[in-house]
Amino acid sequence: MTRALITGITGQDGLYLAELLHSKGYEVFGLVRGQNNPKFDMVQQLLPEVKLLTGDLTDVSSLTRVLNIAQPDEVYNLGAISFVAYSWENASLTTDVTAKGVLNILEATRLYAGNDISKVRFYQASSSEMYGKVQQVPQTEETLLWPRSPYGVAKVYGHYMTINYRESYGMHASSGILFNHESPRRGPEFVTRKVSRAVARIALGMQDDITLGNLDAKRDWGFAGDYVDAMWRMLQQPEGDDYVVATGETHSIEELLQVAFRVAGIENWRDYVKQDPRFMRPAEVDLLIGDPTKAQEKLGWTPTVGFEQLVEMMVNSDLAEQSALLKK
Ligand code: NAP
Ligand code: F7E
Repeated sequence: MTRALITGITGQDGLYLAELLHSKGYEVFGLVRGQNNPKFDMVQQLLPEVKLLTGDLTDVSSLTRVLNIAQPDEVYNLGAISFVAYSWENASLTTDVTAKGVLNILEATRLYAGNDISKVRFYQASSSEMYGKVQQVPQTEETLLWPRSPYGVAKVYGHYMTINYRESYGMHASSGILFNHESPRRGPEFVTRKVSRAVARIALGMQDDITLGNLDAKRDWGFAGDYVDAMWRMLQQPEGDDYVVATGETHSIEELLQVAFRVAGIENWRDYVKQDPRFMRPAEVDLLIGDPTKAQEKLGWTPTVGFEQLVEMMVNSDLAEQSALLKK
């Protein structure tokens, strides 16, 4: 039985990945941080077969302990402070977790492997935020990185440290440069879920409007369930490498609003949308569009869910969730 350790198992991607690996017959271990983390019970209920271990990416000794218990063949490092807006207000903490946390788990993994570095394979959750002020359209594995947020800078550190462990120690370490991916499990602080939830509540008469920041930014949005499959495929390759995972399509926040409101049967969406500088960022990533050719050719990976289908899935899920709340 292949054994995997997932950091960030309580997050959107961690849950999808744990389900995928379990369906493939893996024994799955998950790192959960914090004392009495409320998401511990949520994961246990959803995935009772997953073994949860407490630890924190900022605490190397906890990572060493967890690796020794889990004895993984594959380590997926998904844990991070991942909300870009929050990273300006908590830049040092973001650096400790999202940047230095990668070094901590890489080093703990190297020491766990001991004299046989081939014993374990490593996945790092890199991000399209690393492209920031984009230097090329669409973005590929070779595009110059120009991050625009403390989060983006932290991810660049983790990205190059992963490459460094591959080159210095021969570790099978892969970095997935994943573009935005969403789902009904997306945290409500991110724009797609903020919109899908608000649209559902507006349609059900539970809320009057939604207040957002920049409506012009463009993102390459895919479905999280597809993207965790790409992570797994990377670790099945003979060598570690870096891959862009994206749909190759980009859409603005305005288009997101138009489609989401339409799913809920509302055409005059502008009447329900307000803007507030509070949701604007000190520096914006204006346009993200990824070129997933390498992932398609080498991993045989293609996205299965398009933009409109994704938005429809999220709005319908929030309509069901909010209707259930109304009935309580
Ligand atoms: P998410 O839902 O925000 O999940 C982040 C996870 O990291 C949570 O489980 C969180 O645990 C955990 N975490 C935070 N601080 C930690 C610490 N100090 N030690 C250990 N774990 C910690 O993020 P996601 O959307 O699933 O994304 C997964 C990874 O991919 C992240 O690294 C993210 O930066 C990266 N990424 C995401 C996207 C995307 O579009 N979703 C795109 C590119 C890259 P608790 O919440 O339980 O505290
Ligand atoms: O913002 C704009 C905002 O917070 C998307 C993370 O998973 O993907 C995610 O980062 C866009 C930005 O995601 C609001 O200015 C407008 O241009 O949903 P988001 P993100 O910043 O792209 C990358 C790839 C990651 O790696 C990250 O971990 O939407 N926007 N108005 C807004 N965004 C939010 N959150 N809230 C608004 O009110």
